[in-house]
Amino acid sequence: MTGKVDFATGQLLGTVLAVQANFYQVQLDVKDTETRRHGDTEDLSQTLSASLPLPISASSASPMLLCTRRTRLKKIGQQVMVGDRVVIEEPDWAGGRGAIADVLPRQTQLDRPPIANVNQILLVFAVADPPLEPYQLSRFLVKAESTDLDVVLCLNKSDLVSPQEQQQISDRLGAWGYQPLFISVKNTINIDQISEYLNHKITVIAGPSGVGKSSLINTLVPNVNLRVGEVSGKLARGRHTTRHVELFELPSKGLLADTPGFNQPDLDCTPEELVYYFPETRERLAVGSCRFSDCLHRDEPDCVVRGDWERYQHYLEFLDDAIAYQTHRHQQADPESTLKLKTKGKGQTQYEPKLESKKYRRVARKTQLQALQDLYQDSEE
Ligand SMILES: Nc1nc2c(ncn2[C@@H]2O[C@H](COP(=O)(O)OP(=O)(O)OP(=O)(O)O)[C@@H](O)[C@H]2O)c(=O)[nH]1
Ligand SMILES: [Mg+2]
Ligand SMILES: [Zn+2]
Repeated sequence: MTGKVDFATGQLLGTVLAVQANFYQVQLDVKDTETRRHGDTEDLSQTLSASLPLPISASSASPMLLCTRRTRLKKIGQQVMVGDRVVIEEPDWAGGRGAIADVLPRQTQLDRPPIANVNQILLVFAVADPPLEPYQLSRFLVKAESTDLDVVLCLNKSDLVSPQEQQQISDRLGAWGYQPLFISVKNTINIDQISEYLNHKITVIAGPSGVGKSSLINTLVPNVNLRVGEVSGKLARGRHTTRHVELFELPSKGLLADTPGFNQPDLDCTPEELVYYFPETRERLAVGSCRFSDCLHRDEPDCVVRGDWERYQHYLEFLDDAIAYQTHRHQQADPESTLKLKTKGKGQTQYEPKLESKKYRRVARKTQLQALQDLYQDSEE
């Protein structure tokens, strides 16, 4: 058994599922013939585990190699992220080892969590326990929209509210431009529907702490056994049950990443961009335009955005944040020294603050997994 070789280039290709210190867990593309021959994934997985001493994850049908990164990549500063498509050299099938020789161009890149080639965000909130906070949901939605990725909204713990309450929530979010999928991990409601959204895609789960993200992944990915915690309110800060970034293989062939819950995502878009992250305003701007091309939709005359739509107050509050963020960026004396250019999805670039050097020193004494955890905590309030 080997991985699938790309016939055009003769290269062995795979996807990075997890990064730990200087090691990369790479799932190799499986040969089409093998997948066909064995039909369902269970068979293939058993065949592989029987014939190979490879570290095959419990639910996975694909061979995994634990890889290092070629010195050449280090020298040119080429980072390897979870989600990266990589070229593997010198596979040692018996030892389950290999070396990453190259990283293919990324389709998309998320910075928090750091994952490449994500197709969509599965935003998970709970209808109760913790209670559904409209402002917080709105903030997560805007943050998710700002990535340019597709956003799927699902509301968990539907077992805790009545059908009437569900309908009210559904009507309200419908006016925001979203059709939430109500699920219950506990009572296995609409879990199949979620699976369908995830087929053959890389999806990142996001949402506040305690809404059931890890529980959902445990249901979708057999044998994964993620830690599930109790809802701990304010104490949740710094005590996340989910700690590092890893992609899990779904039986349907999609990949899914868990993220630790955080309660207030940073809004780091520009004031001008913000308005496009609301479906309600996209609709208004599609059929009309404001008198001023640089309208921020506050008190300017002849504005088509200002009006009595529910989330207009949210827009104004997020706008203040975006303006504060922009002012902060402009105040930096030398942009090159404190900001770094980030490539966002779809080829956009923007400056983002570098981590302070103090942070780097602190990180050096910790494991990288802890460092990742610090990043998530930075985004809390
Ligand atoms: N009633 C009910 N409880 C649920 C459901 N799904 C999960 N829970 C409970 O919600 C609590 C939190 O679940 P987790 O899966 O740890 O939540 P999380 O979103 O991963 O939380 P963080 O990792 O802290 O971000 C646990 O006690 C679960 O048992 C559900 O559908 N209904
Ligand atoms: Mg979790
Ligand atoms: Zn306007």
